[in-house]
Amino acid sequence: MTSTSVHPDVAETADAIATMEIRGAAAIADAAAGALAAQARESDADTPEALRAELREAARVLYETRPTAVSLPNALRFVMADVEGDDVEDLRQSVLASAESFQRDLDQAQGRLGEIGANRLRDGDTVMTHCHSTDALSCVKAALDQGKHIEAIVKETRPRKQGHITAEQLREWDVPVTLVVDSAARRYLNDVDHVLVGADSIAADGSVINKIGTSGLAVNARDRGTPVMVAAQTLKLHPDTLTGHTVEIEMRDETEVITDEERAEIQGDPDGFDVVNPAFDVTPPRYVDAIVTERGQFPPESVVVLMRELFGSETKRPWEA
Ligand code: RI2
Repeated sequence: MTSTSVHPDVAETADAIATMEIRGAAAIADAAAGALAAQARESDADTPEALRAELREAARVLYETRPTAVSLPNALRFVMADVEGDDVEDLRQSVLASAESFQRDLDQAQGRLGEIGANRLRDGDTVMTHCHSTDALSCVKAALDQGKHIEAIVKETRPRKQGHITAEQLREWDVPVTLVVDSAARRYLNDVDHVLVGADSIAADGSVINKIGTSGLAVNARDRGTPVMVAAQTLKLHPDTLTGHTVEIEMRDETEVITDEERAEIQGDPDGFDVVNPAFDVTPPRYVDAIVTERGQFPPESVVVLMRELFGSETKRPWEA
């Protein structure tokens, strides 16, 4: 079966994830679960084996879109973990129920995580954010719901300026926002009470893989004595790192950094330069004060215990035959 045989909803979702129309680790997981459900719902497979093959192919197409956020393979694992059915209809219903339950849990986990994270935020605190993380923002929202006054210094987050999404969301909640370019962050670290970021993946040693620029921010924050708080649902725990694998850092197109006109000028220059565009970086655990999940707050070095509890020693790869 080729990728063209997956349902158009799956192909569309995969394309939207790859182009970052759908972005953010939690949103990607939600969309992937929805796409598997669409494949099951719309399939005209006539045997359970045929439907399973279609689901595997759909999972593979989704899996191959972006490599860093583990929420994507974890979503595929969770949705396909216990699906069963002796006939096509039973299997279809099983997938639909599994996807629905996964999406519901995702939403609830973020709500619980927000309430836990909000306990770290005091009335009158200012947070500095990087990129746009719904897990991080759920902590701010819960603090606001508790009646606390919170302000924010929002890093623009080059190259895609996703900090603007954060700024807009915070303004909708009436949070006073100051937007700064990334290189101005250190100057304002003395004015903030917390650096608050999300995560795309968390490794077994407690390293945090998040939007490029997070590690520099965390090092500067440590230098200034500003605590770094990472808001990440357990879906962001990367089980493969339990067995020594490293997390692949996505390299994106240079067109996010320079325009076609700029590239054309460079190409005319025999001493022209290369452009690299890594989307993420790795913040070592020593620069992180707390990882806040829906299961509680953890020092980064102890997430390995949670990871073992949740994933065990063996991880399945349902996108493989
Ligand atoms: P939530 C984003 O990656 C950012 O790095 C953000 O911190 C992280 O996902 C988590 O987002 P990208 O998809 O799951 O924008 O907290 O490259 O929404």
